[in-house]
Amino acid sequence: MTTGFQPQHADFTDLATGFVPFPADRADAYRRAGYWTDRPLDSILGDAAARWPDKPAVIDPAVSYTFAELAARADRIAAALLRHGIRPGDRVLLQLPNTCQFAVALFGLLRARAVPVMCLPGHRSAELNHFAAVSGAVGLIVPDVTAGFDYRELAAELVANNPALRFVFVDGEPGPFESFTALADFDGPIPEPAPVDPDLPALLLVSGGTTGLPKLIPRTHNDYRYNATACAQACRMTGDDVYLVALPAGHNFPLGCPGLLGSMTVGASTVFTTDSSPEAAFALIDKYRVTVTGLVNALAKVWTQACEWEPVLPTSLRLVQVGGSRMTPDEARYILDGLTPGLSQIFGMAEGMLNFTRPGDPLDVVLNTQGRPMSPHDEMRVVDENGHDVPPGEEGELLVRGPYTLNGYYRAEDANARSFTPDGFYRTGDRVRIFADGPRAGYVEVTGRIKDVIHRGGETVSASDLEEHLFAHPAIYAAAAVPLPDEYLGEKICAAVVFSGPPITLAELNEFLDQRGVSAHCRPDVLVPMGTLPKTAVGKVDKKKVVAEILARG
Ligand code: OOB
Repeated sequence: MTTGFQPQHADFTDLATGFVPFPADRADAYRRAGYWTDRPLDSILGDAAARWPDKPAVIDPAVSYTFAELAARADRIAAALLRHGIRPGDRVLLQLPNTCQFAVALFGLLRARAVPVMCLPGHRSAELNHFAAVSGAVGLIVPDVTAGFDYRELAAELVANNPALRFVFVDGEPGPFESFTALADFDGPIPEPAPVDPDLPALLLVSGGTTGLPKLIPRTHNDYRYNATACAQACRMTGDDVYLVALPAGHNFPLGCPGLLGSMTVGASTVFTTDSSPEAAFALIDKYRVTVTGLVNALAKVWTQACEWEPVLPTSLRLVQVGGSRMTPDEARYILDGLTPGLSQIFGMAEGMLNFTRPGDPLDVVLNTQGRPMSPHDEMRVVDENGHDVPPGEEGELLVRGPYTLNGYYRAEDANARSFTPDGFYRTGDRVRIFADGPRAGYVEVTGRIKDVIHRGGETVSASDLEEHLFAHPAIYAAAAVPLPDEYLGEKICAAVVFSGPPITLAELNEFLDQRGVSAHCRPDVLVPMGTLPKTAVGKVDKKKVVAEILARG
């Protein structure tokens, strides 16, 4: 129900400060193509609630809501947030684990016209302080205690450091703060949401890089609504699908590729799990007949291995998207054989651009490429170190622009000067080749990160090339090639390795690499056995931490 109670005047000037919009000519083209519809991002939920009011929208082990219930809850949260004094355009840090309350909070914020900053549960004070300072956030939504970590202590520290941060809502026991759960009990009048400018950010994602602090990525109503809708279509999602959020829900991959938002565009249900172990995930997949999920490589491998002994297998899965870091053809084959016949490789980034292999693509493409662009309006260039386009089919750095790729990080002028070309292409830092002919024509292979190299003596050694050879050894389950400081060489090559069985020695490894034709200066100088490789908040191998751990061992 809506009444005469109006929110405060919606002034988006502050939100727009430090935001780089799409240039008008490209924006016009995306509208003409029908990609951009000028509707707010939360209309995805409004539309679903109108079309499928009684279908389950979100499910977790504790609770589930239909689309109509979720929409009603979001409206009450929005009204309560506005009553507390949050204003349209205000940024609010959202750091909830994978439960239905994540969706309630996300849509509550969007309905209030606040702009969620999508933090991951693994982020700690360094990241959160940075997000708060850069975004100028006025609020924070956190759980009480999850996985043994008390987020209320983190909240207290953030409030002390960031004067703008005035509102903290806690899902669970609030301690000294406000209860998030109580917001949904709001029984006052529900205001009509303020109009939005669909070319302004609907939310801010955080960048996935492992160098330095993550940057904030503005995703507009127009671009992100298109992202979710188009991705669901390309993945052939229908209302019969059930999507499992196994990665942190605030990450672009499970949020909008197609994830929660894409699922909603077709009336599919979304299941949340905070426990992505095979035991827990397989049980949920079986119970709710989950058909689609997205995984990072390391998790996909763990799930595949577990298929050898788990009593309940994930047989209902029709599409498992795997992405986030480089996957060798052997790894792809392993996952395809052991976990799912419906593997899709996805090469994406929070900054926008998505490439993926499609259901029905030939096996060769699924095993050997990271897919092709989602949109006919995605523009890709591959350039050499001088910024010149390389000949078709050759390797270089990928530059991208298109209807759902950012034009600048939020409030980051210096980074933007480095990360974008004058004509608006985003420099991905990814080394790729785009196949020029044959059955793989138009598909992308990611060959590494341009900066992921080891400077050994006068030589530049590609870490990912070496890793591909390391993976080929049957005794090696996971590996990272990283630089270690060296008095004579500058950097020496370290292979940090998780063995799948009995360990091998450096000499045995190097003999194997020699047989594979790896030249002497590209072979490891040191072999360090690891129990596991440290991961980022979304579960990718974190090379900075690998080096730190090894150096700390002395
Ligand atoms: C996804 O997003 P982010 O923002 O966490 O990380 C993006 C970066 C890319 O620039 C690339 O370096 C790497 O992660 N990456 C891949 C890859 N997918 C991502 N590298 C090699 N092969 C792949 N398949 O990671 C992300 C966002 C949406 C969907 C899927 C992944």
